[in-house]
Amino acid sequence: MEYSHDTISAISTPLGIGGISILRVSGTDAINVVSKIFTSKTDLIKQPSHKAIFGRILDSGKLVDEVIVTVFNAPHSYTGEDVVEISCHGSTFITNQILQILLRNTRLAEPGEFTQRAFLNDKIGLTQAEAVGDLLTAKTKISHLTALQQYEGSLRSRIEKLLTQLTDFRTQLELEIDFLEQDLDEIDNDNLINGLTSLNQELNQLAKTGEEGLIIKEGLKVSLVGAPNVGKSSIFNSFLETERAIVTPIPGTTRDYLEEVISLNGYLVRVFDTAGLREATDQIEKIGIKRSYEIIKDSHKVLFVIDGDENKKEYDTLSKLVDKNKIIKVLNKADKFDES
Ligand SMILES: Nc1nc2c(ncn2[C@@H]2O[C@H](COP(=O)(O)OP(=O)(O)OP(=O)(O)O)[C@@H](O)[C@H]2O)c(=O)[nH]1
Ligand SMILES: [Mg+2]
Repeated sequence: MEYSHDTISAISTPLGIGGISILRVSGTDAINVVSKIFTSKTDLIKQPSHKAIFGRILDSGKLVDEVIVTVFNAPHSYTGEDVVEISCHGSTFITNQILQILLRNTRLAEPGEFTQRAFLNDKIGLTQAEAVGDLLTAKTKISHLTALQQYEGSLRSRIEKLLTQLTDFRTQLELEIDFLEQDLDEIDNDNLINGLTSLNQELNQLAKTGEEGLIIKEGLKVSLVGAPNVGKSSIFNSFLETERAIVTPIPGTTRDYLEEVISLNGYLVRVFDTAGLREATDQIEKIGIKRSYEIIKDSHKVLFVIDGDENKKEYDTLSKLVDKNKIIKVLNKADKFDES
């Protein structure tokens, strides 16, 4: 992947009328470029990292907007480069005007280019970068957006069909009630009951597929669960291809859960690393374990990690909380078995 080192800028929030819009500038020249069009109490070049500062964007001395600017010094930024974020008033006109001023000295970022730089600077792993890319551009083979559109399209036609059937049954019934005394053909009760029964079944089926749509839209929630020290955080890190979670030989390392998004064949997967399950005495660990159970209950799939011992007690607790079909047993530290 080619990495051009020039300074790039773009509008980072959706265009439209809102409270604020954010423009992002990234690259070695970012602070310098913005400092030339921005006036405030302190010189932007001397502004400490990660601190917001109020000021004005000027174009040839004329006020464009009052803004809040935040500088993120490399490498502690999203892209790993110097980044400046400008929060301006959320009008399309103002936001575009500021972008045009920035583009005199920077290049317009390609879609996903900030994320590409984050990946190339080891700020995020490839699977994570792909997930962000999917969300932004929906370019992967089985794009989750395409899947979503297909899902919503077929859903609409199914609902329309059911609605027509339901209206038809209602009309038949109302006709029967309204013209009871008149000599109309009697409705076929068996036919009506059969029709309504199958309609009911189809509605129940439809309610179940609602879950599917939600998974495509918000991602499949997968949690890494198990006793302390079995290697949950190590697996989490290998999914993300970065050292996101702290890994140590000390049981009880992960206290609070961690959540990250990855892309698998274009589908969004939300992975959770959780605190190891045990009878904890430590106050903080206890809260962490309570949160682990909340994550477990909310997961679509639970990866129950074991490291050779049966971990029967944890499995029993787990299978009481979630449907057994949701649990996938993962045997970790396989290298240890090779030795023995
Ligand atoms: N030999 C071997 N060691 C591993 C493997 N996976 C993880 N470990 C080691 O096992 C120890 C615990 O790993 P972690 O990933 O922190 O385990 P955890 O399940 O997240 O632990 P807690 O956060 O305490 O619940 C670390 O020293 C890892 O290096 C593996 O496949 N083989
Ligand atoms: Mg851990």
